[in-house]
Amino acid sequence: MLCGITAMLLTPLAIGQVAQPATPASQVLWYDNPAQNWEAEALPIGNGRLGAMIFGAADKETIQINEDSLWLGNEKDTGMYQNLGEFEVALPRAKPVTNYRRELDISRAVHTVTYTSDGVTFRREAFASFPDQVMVFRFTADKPGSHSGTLTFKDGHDAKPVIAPNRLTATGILQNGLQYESQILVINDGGTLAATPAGITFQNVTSLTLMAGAGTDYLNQRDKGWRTGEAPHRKVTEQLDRAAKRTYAALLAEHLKDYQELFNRVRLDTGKTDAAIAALPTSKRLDNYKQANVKDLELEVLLYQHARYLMISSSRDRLPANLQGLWNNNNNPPWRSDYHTDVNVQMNYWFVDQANLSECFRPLAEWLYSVIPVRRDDTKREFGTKRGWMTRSENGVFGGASYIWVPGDAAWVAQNIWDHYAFTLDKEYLRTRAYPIIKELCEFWEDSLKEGPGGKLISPESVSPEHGPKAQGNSYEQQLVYDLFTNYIEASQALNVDAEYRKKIMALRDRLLGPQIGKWGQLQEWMADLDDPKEDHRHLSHLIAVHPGRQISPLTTPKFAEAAKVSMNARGDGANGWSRAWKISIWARLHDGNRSYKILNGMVRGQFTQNLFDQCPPFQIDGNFGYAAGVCEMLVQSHMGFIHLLPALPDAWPTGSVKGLRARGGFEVDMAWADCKLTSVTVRSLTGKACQVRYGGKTAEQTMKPGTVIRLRGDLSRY
Ligand code: FUC
Repeated sequence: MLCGITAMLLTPLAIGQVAQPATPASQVLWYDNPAQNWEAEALPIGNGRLGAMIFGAADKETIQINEDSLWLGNEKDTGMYQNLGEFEVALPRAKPVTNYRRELDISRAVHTVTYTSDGVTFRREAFASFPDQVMVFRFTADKPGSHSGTLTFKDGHDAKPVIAPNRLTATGILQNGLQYESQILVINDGGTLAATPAGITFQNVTSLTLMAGAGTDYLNQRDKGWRTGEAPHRKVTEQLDRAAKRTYAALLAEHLKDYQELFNRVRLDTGKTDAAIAALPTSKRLDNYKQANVKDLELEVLLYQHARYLMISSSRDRLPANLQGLWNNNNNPPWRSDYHTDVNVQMNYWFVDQANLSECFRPLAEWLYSVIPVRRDDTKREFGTKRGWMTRSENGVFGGASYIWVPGDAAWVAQNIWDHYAFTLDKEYLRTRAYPIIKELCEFWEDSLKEGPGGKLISPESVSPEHGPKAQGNSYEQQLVYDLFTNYIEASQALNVDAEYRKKIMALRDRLLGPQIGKWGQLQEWMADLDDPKEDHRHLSHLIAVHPGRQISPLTTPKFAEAAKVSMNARGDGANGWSRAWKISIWARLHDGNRSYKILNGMVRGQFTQNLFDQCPPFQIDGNFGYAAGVCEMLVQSHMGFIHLLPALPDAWPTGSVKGLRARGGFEVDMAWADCKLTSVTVRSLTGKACQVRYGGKTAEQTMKPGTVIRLRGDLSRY
């Protein structure tokens, strides 16, 4: 046995020592076999910066790992997100395995594998700790000395690991000079550890704890050359050594406290699943739902909460969730596993504030803020612009970008940036991040808009994302600029600054070419009436005014809302991952809950692999997050200046309750409904803004102080 840190960790945890209540079927993914396939079957854990995909075979645990800043590229080259590596714990055994179970409990963010072999019950637990910045993998058994085998590590860029008896270290440098390091610390209770040229062998160990840490020298600051200036070795070593001084139970407890503080804020119940179905492995539940269209309301809720799990696990205080969150095993991943700004990264963040995860939003704002200086220079070089900046469809972490230049993209991300303020009313954030970003883009549009027919202001020639001809005055830009200007006006009012410029922007907004209704009653995608009623293209760029924008609503602009329905009917209820998810939200904004549900149902039937990753295909996390946005929009909307309860409740969810959804203006909403009717609602004010609640055509108004709680009945009368 080793001493030092090993000796400090010698309090073995008996199996099942951490008492846990049974997790409901809407909060657990489980399987009766190991994963074979990364994309469709392995299960993710993550702490917002570090991530792992776990396979769980009894005789060979395979764990692929990521660090979210391991990126190729630079200011000229978008680059792509890279695989950090993979480790294997070989546990050869002669006897067959029974009672196998692999599960991801999203109420605890703990992955577990249990099985029996030769009369011994084995248990593995894994979690990624945000407070400790390490991932922990623990192997235990109910008979002492039951673990013998080998740990090996394969670095994603073929760095040769340095192997000590209790630590494996792989250090490398990517082509762009980015330094990285991963370390796996091995702690044994009982038995022995030994270093071999291939890895670390362990013999007769009672419990084995692996701690994985990693880092790079990436820094999100252009003026520091995008580097911390220090090799990651010291920090990674410190993080692991600090964690190794704590007991496993203490690390787990700290992780649970941190994770559950976020996760437990929202509870959703749309009805019970039949107990026999709820007891099935997740893969079988999905098959059931798909093939026989068996009702499984708790599976729908599981997918919603799973999106919250994925967000907490991939977006905390570092980079935002990319196209695959932060899970990627490929050095040439689909679409670079990057930040696409023609819908994808925006969709990732639509639900975050609504689903009470505001802390997970900041990485998006910080990433954008960091790349703007590069985008500004690039845009100037390309178009000779004096003010402002553009992204391109594909964006990396050093400001480099590629693929199509679409002027509206930046205004679209700026909408997320504004919305985070609208939910939180965080003035410091508004002053230091949102306002400068939004104002600079207003200046860009002030310089770019042109006079079109009838003196209306129109955007310069561009494409409606990935669809149709190049044209001026595309609805995509017209709607996004309207939105940008509206947000600017409110932002400058909130900060009480730039009154003159605000007036100017108000005047420009009034002159913008607005939405137009075309010859078949549709909302036009282009300034000219070009829409083809047979076109079912995945992009829905001319519907942004409905969602996520606020220019068109059945309550304020019913004619345009009708035209939006015509366009949505033409596009159909199918489509690929993110597009289908978006349709749930658009129909919810059009107050057609049954239509939203029909699409949601189709999505659950057709789009998720058994690990509940949404397949575009390939796997893209925007579909997972967009699904959650859709569910939020069906339950509570707040984009029109009031809290609209159950604006799109489907018949499929006649009775239910939700706790902890957020509404713009700093409100938290709990409510219950029965027989498709609201029965009670509680609104808590976090900021003291006056609140207006709407349900079924009725409204109730109330002045609030920070902390005020109001309780209303279903008819909006006070309790
Ligand atoms: C956009 C979409 C594609 C894909 C890619 C990542 O370009 O049009 O469908 O989702 O992003």
